[in-house]
Amino acid sequence: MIDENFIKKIREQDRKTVSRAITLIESSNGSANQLLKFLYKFTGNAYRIGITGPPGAGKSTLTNQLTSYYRSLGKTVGIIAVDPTSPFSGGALLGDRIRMSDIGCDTGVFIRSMATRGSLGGLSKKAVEVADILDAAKYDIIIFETVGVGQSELDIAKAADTTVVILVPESGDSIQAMKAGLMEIADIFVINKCDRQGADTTYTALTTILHLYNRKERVPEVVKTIASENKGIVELAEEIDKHRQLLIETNKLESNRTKKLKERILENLNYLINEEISEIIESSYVDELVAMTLQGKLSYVEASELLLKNYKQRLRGK
Ligand SMILES: Nc1nc2c(ncn2[C@@H]2O[C@H](COP(=O)(O)OP(=O)(O)OP(=O)(O)O)[C@@H](O)[C@H]2O)c(=O)[nH]1
Ligand SMILES: [Mg+2]
Repeated sequence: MIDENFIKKIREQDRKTVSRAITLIESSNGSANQLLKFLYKFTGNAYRIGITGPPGAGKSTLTNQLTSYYRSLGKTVGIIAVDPTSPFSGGALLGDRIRMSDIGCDTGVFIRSMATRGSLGGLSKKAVEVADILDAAKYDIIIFETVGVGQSELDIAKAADTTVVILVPESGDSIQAMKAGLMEIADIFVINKCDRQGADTTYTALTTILHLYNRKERVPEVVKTIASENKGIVELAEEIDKHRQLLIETNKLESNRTKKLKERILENLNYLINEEISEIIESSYVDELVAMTLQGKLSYVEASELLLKNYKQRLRGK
């Protein structure tokens, strides 16, 4: 099924084919690898933006508005909404779909929701692979929307060129206690829902903390928005662009991407080794070792060392 025509259709941004390619990516690491062998050379052109923050902060509303703005500039946008807490996948996150309905019918926008189910091999790995498909399909901008609660979202946010962390005025009190992780990954902060009380206090608290504790060369900018009223969106887009320019001027765009590429190569090597090991090792021998471990004759460490030894012997015989 992955033939020249399939690749050609992805490159032509054929929606059905792009959608099928993403389903393939989600279904197995094997087919993802097969597909990316063909498509990887076409990636690297899209600019990747991560948008993360607590539940209900306005990530989808902001993504929606930002997308409309990019569309007005003639840019095409791919959106990957990742919800690690949801069991649904394949564009089934109803809330996101409804909220994004005004951009949902636009052919220059591709929206895909991903969830834990059907994403073998780690959600962040899969989200990056889906981004590669959209990149190869010539979407100019790719936005990852993730709920900022756990490690996998941090990983996804880290996969972006520019990461935007959204807070709301209610976050004011908790800014002091803000997770170090969020602080580290943010290139730009947004205080959304600035129509609510406490926006200025939150802004001051955040900028103070950023100046005190920032350990990067650049203190992240803080942008105030009211996403539901389309306010502050152009300013946010400008800050994203300024960050992009800075990355280019300082060669960081290249070096950040190179670092991520190295991680990916090693991660895939791990996958390939695991595949091979599971092929070459006799499962009856594994069962035997499990039984011996249960009987207290071996520790699990020794059991795995014996498996490695067995693997090496079989490799020599190959
Ligand atoms: N008052 C106010 N409400 C807003 C603003 N932006 C978004 N909202 C509302 O906040 C609610 C949550 O917005 P979403 O965009 O769904 O937030 P989210 O962060 O994507 O939510 P999850 O994906 O569920 O974590 C919705 O009812 C929005 O209409 C804003 O600037 N001000
Ligand atoms: Mg959302």
